[in-house]
Amino acid sequence: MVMLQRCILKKCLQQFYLGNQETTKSLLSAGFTPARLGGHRAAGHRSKSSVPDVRERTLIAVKPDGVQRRLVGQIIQRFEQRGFKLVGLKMLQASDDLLSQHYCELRTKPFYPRLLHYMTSGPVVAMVWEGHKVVQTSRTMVGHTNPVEAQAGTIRGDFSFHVSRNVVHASDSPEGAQREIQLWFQRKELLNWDCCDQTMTCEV
Ligand code: IDP
Ligand code: MG
Repeated sequence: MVMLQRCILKKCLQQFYLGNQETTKSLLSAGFTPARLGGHRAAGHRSKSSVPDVRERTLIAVKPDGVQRRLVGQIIQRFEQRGFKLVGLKMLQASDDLLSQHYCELRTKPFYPRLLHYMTSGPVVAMVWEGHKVVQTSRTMVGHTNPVEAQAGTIRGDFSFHVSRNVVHASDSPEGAQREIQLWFQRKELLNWDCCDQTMTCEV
């Protein structure tokens, strides 16, 4: 009885194996690649991530008051410790032309002339950070536009008290981020690099 059971089991396994081989052969001949059949890892390629927006990028800028108050290091540290990857960084004196494009949606606001004056009053440190949902997460980290409304623990909630001196800029949507990054950075100024803790922070 036991012998008979073993025999049936062996036959079933053979059928299963051969069947799979046949199915694989016919899928390959139909144009499926081994990578698509077996997944990226099975084909010998390391998958960077199963999450498509892990390479999302955003523009963060320390405004002139943040630079004057020596807050650059603390602001960078918050993005580093959150696990985001710095892919671009520069200090610059922003021009009226750059800022009028950057803040084009605010042109008609009564505070616009004062905003330009503030943003050109000293150097700005512009950065591009990369990571999963970095746009949304960094908006949360930066806090409400008006520091009076900003929660303690956010950058604006911890370092500022007035909307006209709110220390930091963060893009408000992935589309806005793309537009702003192109405005502030040339392609060659952004680096694609692998961080050594990639599997912990990037390949989620
Ligand atoms: P955001 O920086 O949180 O995205 P926006 O509405 O895009 O806020 O405004 C851009 C910047 O314009 C603000 O960060 C702030 O510096 C300035 N701003 C916005 N509203 C006022 C205001 O009512 N008075 C003075 N400045 C303002
Ligand atoms: Mg904005």
